[in-house]
Amino acid sequence: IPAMAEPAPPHNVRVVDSHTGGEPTRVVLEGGPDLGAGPLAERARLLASEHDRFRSGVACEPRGSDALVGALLTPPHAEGCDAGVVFFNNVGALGMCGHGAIGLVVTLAHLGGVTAGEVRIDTPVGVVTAALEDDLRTVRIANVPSLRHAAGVSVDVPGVGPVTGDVAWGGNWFFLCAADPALPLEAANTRRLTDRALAIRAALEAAGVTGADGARIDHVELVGPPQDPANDARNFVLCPGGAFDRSPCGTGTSAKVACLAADARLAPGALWRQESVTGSVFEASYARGADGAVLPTIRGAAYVTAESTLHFDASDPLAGGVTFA
Ligand code: PYC
Repeated sequence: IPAMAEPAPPHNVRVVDSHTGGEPTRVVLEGGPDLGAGPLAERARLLASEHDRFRSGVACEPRGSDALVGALLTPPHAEGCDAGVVFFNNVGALGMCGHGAIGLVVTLAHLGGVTAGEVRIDTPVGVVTAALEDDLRTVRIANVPSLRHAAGVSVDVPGVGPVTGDVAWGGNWFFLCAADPALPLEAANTRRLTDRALAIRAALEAAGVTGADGARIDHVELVGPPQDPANDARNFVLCPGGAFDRSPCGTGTSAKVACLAADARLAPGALWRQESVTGSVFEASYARGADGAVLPTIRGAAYVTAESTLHFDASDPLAGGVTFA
C-alpha cells in the first residue's frame, strides 16, 4: 500500500459532498492550502507538487474513494470570473471536470452563495460558464473549446487486438473508441471494462500516442449504443487513477461532441444525449466560435449528499490517505 510516509499535519477541512449522475464531488470550502494568486494552471501544479498529502488525504481512502473528485475552491485569477477551482482526484490534479463543475455550482447554491443565473469559473484549462436553473440542481456548463486532435488512430492492444479510435480534448485528453459488442457497457461489466480500458491506455502509451505537445492521454472512453432509446449513446470512461466515471463525464462528452462535429455527424445546436454506465444522462450540444472552434455545452443535475468536517490527526499513520491505483 503506497501510504504517505509521514503523518499529515493535524487540521480540519470543511467540505460539502455531492454527486452528479452518480459521480461524487467533494468541494473544499475551508482548510485547504494557500495556492497563491497565480493562474489556475500554476495553482494546480502547486497542489500536485507541494500539497500532495492534502490532495490524497481529502480524495483517497479512508475519507474518500478512487471515484471521488475534489474541488478546491479558490479566488479566480482570470478577469471577470466569480470563482476559481482546482479539481483533483486519487492520483493528481485534473484540467477540468464537467460533473465536478456541476457539483460545485449546486453546492454553492445549497450554501446560498449562488442563485439561479450565470457563474463564471476559472479553471486550470480556461474559463467555463455555468448557468444554474430554477430548480437549483440542474446546471448547464459552457465548457472550454474542445477538439479532435487525431482521427482513426490504431493501436495493438495485448489480449484485445487492434483498436482504432480518436484522440480528443474536452478539458482533459481522451482516446475514444467503440465498445466491444461482446462486452456491453453495463454496471455488471465494470471490472472487465476497466481492464480493457487500462489495456488500451497502456497500449497508447507504449505506442507513443499522445495529445497535443506530447500530453498524456489519461482518459479512455468506450462508446456504445444507449439502453434508453431517448438517448444517443452510452459511454464508459476510465479516469486517470483507474476508477471509472459513474456519470457520462462532462469533459468526455465534450470530447465526443468535438469528434461528432469533426465528422459532421452533429450540427451546431443539435442535442446529443450521453448516457453513463449508471444510466445517468448529460445533454450536450455545441456552438461554433468565431474561429470555428467547437464550444460544447453540457447539462446535468447534482445533489448534495453531505456537509462535513474532515479531521486530520497527526498520530494517524494513514492521515495522508491511501490509494490502490
Ligand atoms: O465529468 O469531466 C468530468 C470528469 C472527469 C473525470 C471525472 N469526471
